[in-house]
Amino acid sequence: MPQTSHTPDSESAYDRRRLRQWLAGEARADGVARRDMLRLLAAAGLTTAGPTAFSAPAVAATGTSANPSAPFATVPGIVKSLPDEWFTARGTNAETKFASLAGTGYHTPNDHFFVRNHTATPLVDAEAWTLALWGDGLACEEPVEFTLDDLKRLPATTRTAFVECAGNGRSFFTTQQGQTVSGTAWTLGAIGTARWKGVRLAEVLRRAGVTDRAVDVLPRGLDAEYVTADGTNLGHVRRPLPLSKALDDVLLAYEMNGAPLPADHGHPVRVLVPSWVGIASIKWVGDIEVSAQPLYSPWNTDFYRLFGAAYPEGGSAPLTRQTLKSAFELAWNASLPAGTHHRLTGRSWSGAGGVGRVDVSTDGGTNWRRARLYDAPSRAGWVRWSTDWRPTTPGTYTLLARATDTTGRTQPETTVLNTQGYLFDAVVRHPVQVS
Ligand SMILES: Nc1nc2c(c(=O)[nH]1)N[C@H]1C(S)=C(S)[C@@H](COP(=O)(O)O)O[C@H]1N2
Ligand SMILES: [Mo]
Repeated sequence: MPQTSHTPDSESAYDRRRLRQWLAGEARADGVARRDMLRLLAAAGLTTAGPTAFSAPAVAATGTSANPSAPFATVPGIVKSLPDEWFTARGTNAETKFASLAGTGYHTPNDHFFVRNHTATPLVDAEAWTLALWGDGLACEEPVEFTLDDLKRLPATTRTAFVECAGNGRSFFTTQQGQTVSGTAWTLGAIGTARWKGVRLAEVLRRAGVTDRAVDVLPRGLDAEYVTADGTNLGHVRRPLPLSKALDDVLLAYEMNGAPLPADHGHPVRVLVPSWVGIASIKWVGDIEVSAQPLYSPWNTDFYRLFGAAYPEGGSAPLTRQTLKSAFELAWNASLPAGTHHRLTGRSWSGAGGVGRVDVSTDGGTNWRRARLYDAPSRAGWVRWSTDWRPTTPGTYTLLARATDTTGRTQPETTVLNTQGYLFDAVVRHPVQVS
């Protein structure tokens, strides 16, 4: 698989360049408070002005569990049905239960796929839908429009890739590390892997007349404007993407696992940014600004950077690739009979290089053995694995799975705290009851 030339380091260098341009009046930051821009500049060491210290509004992570006796979870704003065996409701979002993926195959079926909505799934009429590309990074001043049929007439590309929320695993900062973070208290099910079919964004940009002045593209969703808990309207969900990534492996996807994109996943068209944080993959895309100036939105300034004692005052560079994780396809506290043979199955993934090795412990981390892998490492996908276990003595056991990716990184024992609980990568301790 060809490696992208875009690395987190290049995003960090690019971010500093973007900031310098903002300082010089050459970058736009609509919807971002000046104070927040000053904070970013200070963090990057680009100004000596003393911005006010930033503290994220950290609230204890709480999860709303679905009523275990209810057959369906209810989430306002999600269209598809959410059977309780497959999903946990979390605010406006639905988390996939990993146990329900056992035996489903490599690709996450559309009806099992997690949903992360800032507001609610809009019902977009595919017939009337158009995608407008506009901005001073294009050759022509008028917006260039594409209908769905226009996009389908262009050369199609299919890619297998996961979409994973940057906050996947967030609840373990609290339950495993005793820390307080803000945001949806996901366990490990804010990920799904699908076969996405669509047209390369590079192809659409080329046809729209992208020029060598262009530096950022800003896809924007047609869902309702997002208003934060404190009443601030941040506008439509949107996040700038450096042109280098936009031209690399990004798709405008109209099919998911062979079906038209379902309503909750961006119908009729979503952006699909392989191996990057889920927020980059804008659903229900309505327009894409192509800018000759660097762009900011709340989703690459206040959110989706790492904040906290271990990070610069203004946070890290904007998040790009996902990190390393592993999950068992087992319920939390699953009960397993003693004295019988069990095949423990699970999945591991990494946005950096694909997973080439998984080690499993069934005794809380004292002894480890290599799991058997069923898939080749893939940077944008996951690998399935299994290990056999025959517990003899009844009791509570802690299962652990630890992945190593092809760049040589292994899941650590703890994740360094960031206040918004992004990119949890530590080995998760999974309790089971043997009786
Ligand atoms: N327009 C729009 N795009 C969006 C979002 C959203 O709320 N609105 N959520 C983002 C986030 S945070 C994630 S993790 C993924 C989730 O994709 P899914 O709901 O298809 O699983 O979509 C991203 N794209
Ligand atoms: Mo997300």
